[in-house]
Amino acid sequence: MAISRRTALILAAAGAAQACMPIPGGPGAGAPDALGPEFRPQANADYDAWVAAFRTRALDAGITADSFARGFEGQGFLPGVIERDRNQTEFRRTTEDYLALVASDEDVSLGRSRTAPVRGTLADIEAATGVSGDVLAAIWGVETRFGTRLGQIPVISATSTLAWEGRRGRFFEAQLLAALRIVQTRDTTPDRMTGSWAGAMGHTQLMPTVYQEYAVDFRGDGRRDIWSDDPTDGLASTANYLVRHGWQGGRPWGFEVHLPEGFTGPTGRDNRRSVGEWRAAGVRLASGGALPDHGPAAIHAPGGARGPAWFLYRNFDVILRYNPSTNYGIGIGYMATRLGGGGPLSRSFGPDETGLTQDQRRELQRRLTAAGYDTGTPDGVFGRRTEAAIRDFQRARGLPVTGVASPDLLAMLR
Ligand SMILES: [Ca+2]
Repeated sequence: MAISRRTALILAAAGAAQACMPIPGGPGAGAPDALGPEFRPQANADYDAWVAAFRTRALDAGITADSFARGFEGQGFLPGVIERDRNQTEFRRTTEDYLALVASDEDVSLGRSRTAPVRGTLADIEAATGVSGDVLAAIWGVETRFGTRLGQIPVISATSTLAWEGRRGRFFEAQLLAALRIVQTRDTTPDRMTGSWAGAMGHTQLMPTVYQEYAVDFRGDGRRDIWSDDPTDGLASTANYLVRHGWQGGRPWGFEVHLPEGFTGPTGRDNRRSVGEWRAAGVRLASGGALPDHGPAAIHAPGGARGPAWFLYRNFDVILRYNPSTNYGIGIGYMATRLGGGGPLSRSFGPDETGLTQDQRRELQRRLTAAGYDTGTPDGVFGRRTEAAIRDFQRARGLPVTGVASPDLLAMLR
């Protein structure tokens, strides 16, 4: 996807984090459907000199001359990768916005149709690893929209460009070396080894070093193939990653809960308490009934006691080892619940800091677009485009140009 809002958002969600997984280019950061010229190798003498020097280090590290030559054949400096890297904006998203972007009803219905044919595979992986098939499917969904956006940028070109550029040179040189090892072991061919602009690959966007350490051949065809149309190895590799990071087999990640009137906390992942304490405080499952005891848990209540709230067990923290943003984890948990047959959230988020609810934000976007100020898809999430549309509208009406929405602005558009 041409850095869509979804991608930008996930980048933001990854934040400053050292996601060992889909690092910056992250999730769904897939390539645009057709790669532009900025993603074709371009002449760059400085890059070529860097590759020549790197070749010595790679050979010292055990890459054969043949593997190196095969790996770099047709690859090269990609200016588009540098552009993407420099244009990452970190904007914080609320949990509500995040869910609207990665787990909308449309995403859920795409997920149901994409997971139906692999239910058996997910069950097999769950039986073998103890990792919930719904959680794996949710990661698949958030990372690559259920395998529909694997990314088409050649990984050797992307990682060598970023290693040469040097801002995180050491990190990307390690990724490049790991990618060359994949060429050497022939798990796939260099031309099939594509991914996001930052080198995250396959159905669940593994960085090459993560691939080296955690990828598995679950299909049993002798190759750890996370690039094929068949997501089996990708999903099983992610399960293996979660197991190795402490996933507790057969246990849930968490549940949506209702907090009692006047609940004062403590909330946040640092405030883990026994289930007995939370029960005594009046916390209940949103679906009704007492909280199941799967060990100590924390509460995430981004909209206060009356809004949606979640009860988070240890497995939630394991999901965050994939991407350390709490919103990411909630997105995965919520999507997993929906894919498992659960309904939408039982409570709604209140108005945001501009005083508008999500429905009103969608209405504002629709009305701006209808008035000739294009906001793109009316998803209720304000990005650069909505902000620009608001500015243009304000300018045209002689209002102070703030780019910030308000109930008054919506009233003017009605
Ligand atoms: Ca395989």
